[in-house]
Amino acid sequence: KPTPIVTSKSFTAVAINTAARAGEWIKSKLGSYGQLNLKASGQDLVTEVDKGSEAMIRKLITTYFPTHTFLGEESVPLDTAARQQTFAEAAEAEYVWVVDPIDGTTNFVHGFPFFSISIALAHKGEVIVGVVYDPSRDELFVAEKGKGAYVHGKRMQVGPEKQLSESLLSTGFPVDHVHTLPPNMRALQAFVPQVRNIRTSGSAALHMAYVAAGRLSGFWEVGLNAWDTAAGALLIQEAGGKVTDTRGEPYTLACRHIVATNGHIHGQVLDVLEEVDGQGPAS
Ligand code: 2AM
Ligand code: CA
Ligand code: CA
Ligand code: CA
Repeated sequence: KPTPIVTSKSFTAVAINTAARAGEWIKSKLGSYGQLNLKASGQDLVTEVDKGSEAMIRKLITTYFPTHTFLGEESVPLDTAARQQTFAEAAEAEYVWVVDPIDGTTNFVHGFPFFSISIALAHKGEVIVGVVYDPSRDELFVAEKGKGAYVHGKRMQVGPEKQLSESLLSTGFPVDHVHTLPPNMRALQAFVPQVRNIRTSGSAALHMAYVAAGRLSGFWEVGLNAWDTAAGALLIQEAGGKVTDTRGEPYTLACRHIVATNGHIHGQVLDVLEEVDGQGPAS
């Protein structure tokens, strides 16, 4: 029996349809998100909508691709050992879907319309499809490895800014990582007087999509996970930008400290982080 031909195009179609359906449902739940739970701290929020969105995405994707591995924020165990095990299994798998069912939960809870669904597919550790969907603006960002990045069908290109002084940067604060806060505060203090301005809007995936679209010149954040960055990293690479860790090493799914820019200012951003020792801890 011949194996069915699955092209990257059908991977992308499933990613797009899934993100669109989850996004529509999430939007319908704005203001009525059910039980609000705290994970580890009062700053780390999760709602029934995060879990429902992930369940919906997982069901759709595993129906189409039952042999693929699924790595989603809300189904990764909180217990450290079990968590490591899940990551190790995902790293071994041939195809892994890396999913954040709502990136920007705090915004979602507060009704601040800047959150997204992030869906990426990695093949042997390399991201080959990346989709970020912003249901509030109905903006769909799509990238396929080697085929470019698009927002609603229009090709994206990173911004032209060559100097920090003409750059709009963004960052964020994953709040329960107390150890990442002091270096990031030093970084913030160093960047503010050197750049045009800084935005910190609460969805790493959407910030990265905005770098790809040329709306932001660059982004850095410490303490992220693969589901925050996988889709955004491919969007940026396919739009002509650059993504590394805060030490300048090429992006992988294991990177937690991210620098993502239009490429032109990448070295300048890394230099500032190094100067203030704002790269965050080694892992
Ligand atoms: P989330 O909304 O999916 O949790 C904001 O700075 C970014 O950090 C968002 O992408 C947010 O994703 C993520 N984030 C929030 N809390 C976090 C935590 N406790 N650990 C790691 N990342 C977190
Ligand atoms: Ca979260
Ligand atoms: Ca996230
Ligand atoms: Ca999330």
